[in-house]
Amino acid sequence: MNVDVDGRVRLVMESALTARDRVGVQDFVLLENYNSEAAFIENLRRRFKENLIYTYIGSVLVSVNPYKELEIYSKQQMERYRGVSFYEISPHIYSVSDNTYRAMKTSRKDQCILISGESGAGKTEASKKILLYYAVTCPTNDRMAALGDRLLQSNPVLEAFGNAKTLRNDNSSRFGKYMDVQFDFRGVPVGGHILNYLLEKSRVVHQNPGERNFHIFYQLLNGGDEMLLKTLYLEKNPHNYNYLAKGNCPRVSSINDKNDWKVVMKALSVIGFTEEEVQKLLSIISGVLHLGNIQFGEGEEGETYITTETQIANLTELLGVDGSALTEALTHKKLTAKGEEMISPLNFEQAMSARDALAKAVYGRTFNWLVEKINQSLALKEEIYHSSKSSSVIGLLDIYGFEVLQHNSFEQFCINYCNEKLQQLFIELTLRSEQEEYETEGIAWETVQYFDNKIICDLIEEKHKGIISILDEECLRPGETGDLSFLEKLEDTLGGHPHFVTHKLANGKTRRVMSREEFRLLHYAGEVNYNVKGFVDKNNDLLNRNLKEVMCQSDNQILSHCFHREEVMDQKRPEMAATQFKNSLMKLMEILMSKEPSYVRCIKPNDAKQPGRFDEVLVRHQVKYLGLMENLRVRRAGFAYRRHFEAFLQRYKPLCPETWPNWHGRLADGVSTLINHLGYKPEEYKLGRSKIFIRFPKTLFTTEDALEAKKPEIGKYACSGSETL
Ligand code: AOV
Ligand code: MG
Repeated sequence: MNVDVDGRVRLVMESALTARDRVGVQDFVLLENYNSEAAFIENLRRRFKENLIYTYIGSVLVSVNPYKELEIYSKQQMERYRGVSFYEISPHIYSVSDNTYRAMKTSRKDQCILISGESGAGKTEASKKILLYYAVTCPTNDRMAALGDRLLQSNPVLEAFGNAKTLRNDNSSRFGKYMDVQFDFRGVPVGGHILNYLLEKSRVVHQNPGERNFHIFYQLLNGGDEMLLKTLYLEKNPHNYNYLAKGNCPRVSSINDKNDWKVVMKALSVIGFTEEEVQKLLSIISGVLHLGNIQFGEGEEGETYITTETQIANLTELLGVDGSALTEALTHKKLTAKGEEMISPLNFEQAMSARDALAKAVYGRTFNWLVEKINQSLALKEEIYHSSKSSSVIGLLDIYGFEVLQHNSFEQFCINYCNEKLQQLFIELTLRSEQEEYETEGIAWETVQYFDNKIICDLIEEKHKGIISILDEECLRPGETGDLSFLEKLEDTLGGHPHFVTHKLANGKTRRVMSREEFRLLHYAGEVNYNVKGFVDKNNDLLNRNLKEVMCQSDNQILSHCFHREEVMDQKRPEMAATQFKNSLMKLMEILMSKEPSYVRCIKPNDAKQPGRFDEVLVRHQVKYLGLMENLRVRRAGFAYRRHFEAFLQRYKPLCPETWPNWHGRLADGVSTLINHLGYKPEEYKLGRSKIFIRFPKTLFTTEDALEAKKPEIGKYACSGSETL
């Protein structure tokens, strides 16, 4: 082998190239053929096989769920990423965390990290890693030392009560979560605040086969000691409880309920829940299980009565309510007509749904109470707030991912609508920021075609003629056939919309493949058929007034806090569920728009939740609907690479005698001198006001390889960090 200088250079270049072949490029903008979806997926696949689950599109982080523990999240790894720019180190969720943190500190602007992807793609794990990174690496002081713990411990608690095993994900988030971490001007975390969105309450009373209720129920039965279970009148076997038996799946191999129970109990105490509060909380949880076991009988006259007296006795104690009032309220309805109160008996079915409505209301409101309590514990203390006026926040958004099940109902409709909104925000913000960058740099903008999902958002949320408005209308002025008349109204108003389909064809014929109870939405992420059954009830989300009255009088402080007297007195109808959700999403969008966003786009590599399996069809679908190719095209818009003059010069200055070891003139002149020396041709680059834009990856690779070859000569004086392309 030729070992002269040239030969050595050639060898080095070859090895760098081979590495690139094996592990792909760490930033998609460096793909030679950036228009090719096949090349994109091949790059993801190669990296995935090498356990390199992270890849950038510019500053957007794409993450593929490895479904196994990787040794890349240690404290040492965190240290590696501290204070290091994106391009100086391999892609990582820590890099996004760190860059966001530094951007907040230097610009004093609020930041947010938006994590998206379908159910099971790794959003929640990503958000936890970000939080852990801040808890471990941010400076702290004595007063604030415990805050990091409380921030971290809020996760197991909220997951116990708000996550569940679904077919898509063993730990699926069944609520949306937006968390602000507040920092003072030194970058010390000083407070936190959580906003929660629409919990999937229907899960409390019903689960699909193979799915479970919320984790906490199983944790309590598996982890609670005998004494505790006895005081709650519980038995260990989940099969004894109707609300846990529907999915026929009490155990999940990836979940250790007994252990998780300990973790949750510890977390509750770290956050500051008193023993009494925990005890009241558990009484409620067990109360919900007992509610589920209430059975009704039907009398000869069609009247309904309760056959399970012991349940009522248990509930009297657990929920702290009057037993006979509860019995009455579960079997009768109080109406006010012409100013007079009337009591009318419920039939069997009505009684069952009153019972379920109570269980859902109790659980849902208790969940809100939990979030409230956690927020109190994380709240920025007054005195700190006043002493650190210049504090900024980093917001973390982790919602439930896009979901297509065999049977999709109101819950999937809301979840998918939420994802639709988030996708819109992504499109608007990434495109806008790219355009702005080109403008500020004085470089002509080249238009990129992309799919804008605004049309679907409008279809769902538009006033008067959107699906939510039509649903509200149906709830306020119900037709004869309830859910089906809602479907008819949808057809009347939306028939012919390019993203809305029902069994009716334009020519009056019937589309056979669709049921008469369904409508189909063509979401950005794919087609979903929604069965309208239950839409009206779920949107109404009504709880009979006499049940509310019983709960208001509870001597369980959590319940009396959750059910207010005023609510019973108030005759005004509260907003309906979907509208409430829509309004809370609008507010969320405003919050996010006011911050500087960073993005993590999560991809699920297979449906079997298995490590090492990369299902190309599944991945391609996600790449498509997440708009990653468009994102890449926009990002490149003609240029593969851009860097601030200073960073570019700092890195490549050893390659030119005039810029090495230091350049003393203007940065732009230094860059010009350097690239002239390297022989860049005019069509290969453009100089903006503060950045150099390089058109082809090859130009950069050649420069990078030359730097690699130069390293032995310049030794440790070479620029810091290695740009692993
Ligand atoms: P999701 O939040 O995106 O789904 P999760 O974050 O809960 O998905 O991830 C699902 C599962 O994948 C986790 O429980 C882990 O087992 C595994 N996983 C995800 N990311 C990683 C990682 N970086 N390293 C190792 N394992 C991982 V949903 O909440 O269902 O939309 O609604
Ligand atoms: Mg999740």
